[in-house]
Order: sequence, then structure tokens, then C-alpha cells
Amino acid sequence: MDAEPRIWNRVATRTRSFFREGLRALGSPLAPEFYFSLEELLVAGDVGPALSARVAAAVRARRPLSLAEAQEALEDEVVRVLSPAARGLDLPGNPAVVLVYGINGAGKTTTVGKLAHGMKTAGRRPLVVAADTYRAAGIEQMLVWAERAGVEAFAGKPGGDSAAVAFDGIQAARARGFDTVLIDTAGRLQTQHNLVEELRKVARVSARAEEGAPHESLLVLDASLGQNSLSQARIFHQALNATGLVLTKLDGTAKGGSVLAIESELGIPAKLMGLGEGIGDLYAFEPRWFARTLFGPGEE
Ligand SMILES: Nc1nc2c(ncn2[C@@H]2O[C@H](COP(=O)(O)OP(=O)(O)OP(=O)(O)O)[C@@H](O)[C@H]2O)c(=O)[nH]1
Ligand SMILES: [Mg+2]
Repeated sequence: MDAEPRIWNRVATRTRSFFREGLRALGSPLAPEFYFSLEELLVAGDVGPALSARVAAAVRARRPLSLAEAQEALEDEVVRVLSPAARGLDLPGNPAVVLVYGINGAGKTTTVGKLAHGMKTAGRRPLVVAADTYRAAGIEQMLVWAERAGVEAFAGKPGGDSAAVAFDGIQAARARGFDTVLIDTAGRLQTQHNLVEELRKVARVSARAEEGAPHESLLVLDASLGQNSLSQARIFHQALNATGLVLTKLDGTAKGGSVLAIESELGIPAKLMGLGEGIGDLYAFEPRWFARTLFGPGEE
């Protein structure tokens, strides 16, 4: 699922044109107002005021002589803002357990379907666990995705206990020789304490079924919401100790700049990005390419 260079052309296209047109309009970094305008551009691109000031100052300190040099410096500084943590999924365990959660409609079920497909293609044997027991349609949707991905699924009953479904799913996976369990959960707001508590229970019970589970605790964020996701992410992270972010709907969005603010504030690495609704539209997130796509010198 590594994104080839050309895939990056699909990332945050509206953010990219916003920054690139803005950068072209800034003129030369030798002009006194350049860095002030750069900072303003970053703020307008949803990078957040404190971080925008920091990045603009860091670019200035490198004394670029041309716009291209300033963009190179900007690309580097953006890479430095992004979390230095490893980006690959860490999947020890037998089976390895991946828990997927986030607010309603963020793209959890779609992500689990895409991830199952990607893992199968890479030679793993994933079992999808449909633990969204709130809605019969939620379970059904997960089953449809599993079928599309050509992987098996384990489903709970509507109205059932999602933690019990997770536990049974992990046991079933081990008994039947699956090496990975992907758990899809019901959407919930971070402010619904009892529902967040229920997710914590899913995590706790998973650990009883397999030591160290969930090995990946993935918070799915809709990238088109921009920095509005920050408070959401903070609370989910506190409750569930997220090991990675999945940025969905990163195709098209005008709010791609928020990725910088979210990562720098939370220190959770974006591990995967969703670039569309198709089964192949999930890719590994790569900081250098992300920075280059949005800010780097060169074409476009
Ligand atoms: N453009 C685009 N659309 C996406 C992406 N990921 C998901 N979607 C769309 O977002 C909508 C919601 O996706 P779901 O996977 O059902 O979201 P969910 O988080 O499971 O929703 P609930 O279970 O209701 O909380 C669907 O229309 C998806 O096709 C993405 O990366 N890009
Ligand atoms: Mg769902």
C-alpha cells in the first residue's frame, strides 16, 4: 500500500493549489514582508497560528535566496513538525489485533475493508470483525466490504455486546489460523462518555483474548474536517492510547494543512490515508512526500 509518487497528486488537491498559488504570490524571500505573508498563508491553510509562526520563523532562519529555496526549507520544516514515530503498522501477536474507532461517518468501515484488501494482497490472512452492534446496517455494510476484499468476517448480533464480539472474534481467528484481526466499531462522539467507555472495554477484553491487544489502536479522522478534529482526537487518544491515525477523505480536501497541527499537538503519527471510496484507495502516509506535495519546489 505504499503510495507511488504519482499517487501523491491525488492528495489534498485543494489544499495544494491553495498553498501553491499562495506561495507564488508571496514574491521573493528577500522582501521584508515575505515571512509575515508566509505565516498568514499557513494560518489560512488551517495549520494553526502557533505552528504557522514557528514554521515561518524556521524558514526565515535558513535565509533562502529564492522562492524555490524557501519552498525547499518549508518542505524540510514541515517534515520536522510531523511526528518522528514509525509509520508502519506494528503487528506482533497471534493474531495481531487492530482496533478501529472514531466519530460517526469518519470512514471506519470503509478503512477496515480497504485494509483487509491491502493485507490480503500483501500475503496476510486477516479476519474482519464487525463489532458495530448498534445498527444491523452497520454490520451488513462491514460484511459487504469483507466480501469485496475477499476476506472472511465474524459478526456480532445487532444489539449485542461489542466487547464480547471482539473477544469471540479473536478466539475464532486464532482457532482458524488467521494472523490478523481487524475490528470495526460503531461511530460515536468523543463526548459520549459511556460510549467511549464501551470502546475502552473492547480494548480491555481484546487484551484478555490476546496479550498486548489491540496492537494497533487506530483513530480514524475525516481530514475534510480540518482542525475541528483536534478536540475529538485528544479525547479519543486519552481514552484509547491511539497508536496511529487514519486520515480519510484526504483526496480533494482544502484542509490538509490541519494534519500538521494535529500531529504536532498529539504526537500520534498518521499511518494511513484514504484517497477515495474504492477498495484500493488506502495508502501508507509518508511525511516527506506529504510535505513535498503541499509545499515543495518544482512543477504545479
Ligand atoms: N472521498 C472519500 N470518501 C471516503 C473515504 N473513506 C470513506 N469515505 C466515505 O465516507 C462515507 C462514510 O464511510 P463509512 O466507512 O461508512 O464511515 P463509518 O465511520 O464506518 O461510519 P459509521 O459506522 O456510520 O460511524 C462513505 O460514503 C464512504 O464512501 C475516503 O478516503 N475518501
Ligand atoms: Mg461503520
